[in-house]
Amino acid sequence: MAELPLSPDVIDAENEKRARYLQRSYEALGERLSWHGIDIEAVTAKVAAFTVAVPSWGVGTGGTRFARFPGPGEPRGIFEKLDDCGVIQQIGRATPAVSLHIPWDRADPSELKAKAASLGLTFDAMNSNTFQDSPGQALTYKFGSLSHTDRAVRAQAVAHNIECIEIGRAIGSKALTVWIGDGSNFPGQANLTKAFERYLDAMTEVYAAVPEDWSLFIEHKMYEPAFYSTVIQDWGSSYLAATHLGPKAKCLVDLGHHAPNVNIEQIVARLIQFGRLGGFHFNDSKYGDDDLDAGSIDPFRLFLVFNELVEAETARGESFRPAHMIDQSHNVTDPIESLIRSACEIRRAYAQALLVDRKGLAEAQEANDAMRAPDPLKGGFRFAVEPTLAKARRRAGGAIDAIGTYRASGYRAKVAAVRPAVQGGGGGIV
Ligand SMILES: [Mn+2]
Repeated sequence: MAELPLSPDVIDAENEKRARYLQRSYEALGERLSWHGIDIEAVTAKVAAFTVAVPSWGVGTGGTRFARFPGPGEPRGIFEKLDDCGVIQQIGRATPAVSLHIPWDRADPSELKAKAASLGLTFDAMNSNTFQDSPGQALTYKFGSLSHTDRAVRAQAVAHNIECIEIGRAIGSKALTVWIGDGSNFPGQANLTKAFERYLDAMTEVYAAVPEDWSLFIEHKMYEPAFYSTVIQDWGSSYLAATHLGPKAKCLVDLGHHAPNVNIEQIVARLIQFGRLGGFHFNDSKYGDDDLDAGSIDPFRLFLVFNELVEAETARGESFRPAHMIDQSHNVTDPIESLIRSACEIRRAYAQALLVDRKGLAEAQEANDAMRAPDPLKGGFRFAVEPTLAKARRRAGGAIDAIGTYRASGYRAKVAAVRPAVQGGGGGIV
């Protein structure tokens, strides 16, 4: 562990300044929770065990379709991206795994593994990319990939997904996430039924290459880059594809991939009920696929999603283990800070959901008491759980004040001095 990017002395010194305040506030919250028959140590232990993977592409500045404004010290390749992911984990202690994106992160698997291990990191789901053309690629994905009208293009996309699985096997990943941009911009441009048939045929070939102990995550998205129709546009299409393919296939819910005001927590409940919830891409949005920091716009919605997850966790126990990943695009913040903060907010929603009075909620629901039923639910949301989050971080060697400690470390200035500015780079909204 000698290669950790931040000196533990910096974290210790910053923690020392806040240790007394944390202890007092932790004891106060513990007393308050005890009035409700809740053991704060049990909550803190669950929070500490909750992890979420960070996306390799999230540590670079993303940008929009209009422009990208690079920040100082951006990582120039996957190994520097892993360094930044190591910082996020060292401070926040909630993100021990990184989700790679091929071809952006293509590198020698043994070097990837060694680098990650030196930082105390592992690899989460692999992400294929057939929504853009790569240098040297034989056929273009301009008019689609896995659902393309041309069999040769579909075969190229299938081969790419199989390569992602092979890289994933070599680095210890256990899942492949497939999101395609395939669709059409104009009514009549594509045969809606045939496009889905071709997608299912191609995905059947990908599915056959998925190892038995892996999951195949199907990610839906309502629109963009196609603006009229998208082949896997909603959770219904995703669910149909997953059931068509087999038990290794599951639906991945990216919180930004729905129409505004859609009841995402109900979609989550449906997918749990029928055993097809694969996992999440956490982020937040106001209008569309904004890819803003998790919990930054609508923390109550994030909480409601976690309410469903805790409900399922309570009923199903250890067998219920959806994948947690962050998928964000950072345009105006230091991406490391956004990812540290987002992981904190995701844990906060989880902790608040743990504090819902489930017995009281169930009783009010059975009694059709529409006025009282929201009380036990919102009661969880109203708890100020920061002391449990900070305690979990500190006990694992992380920072009480995550953002403050990161800034005090001077990491950004240090890497800015040795990493020349890059143009382009692997960012974007996916
Ligand atoms: Mn996503």
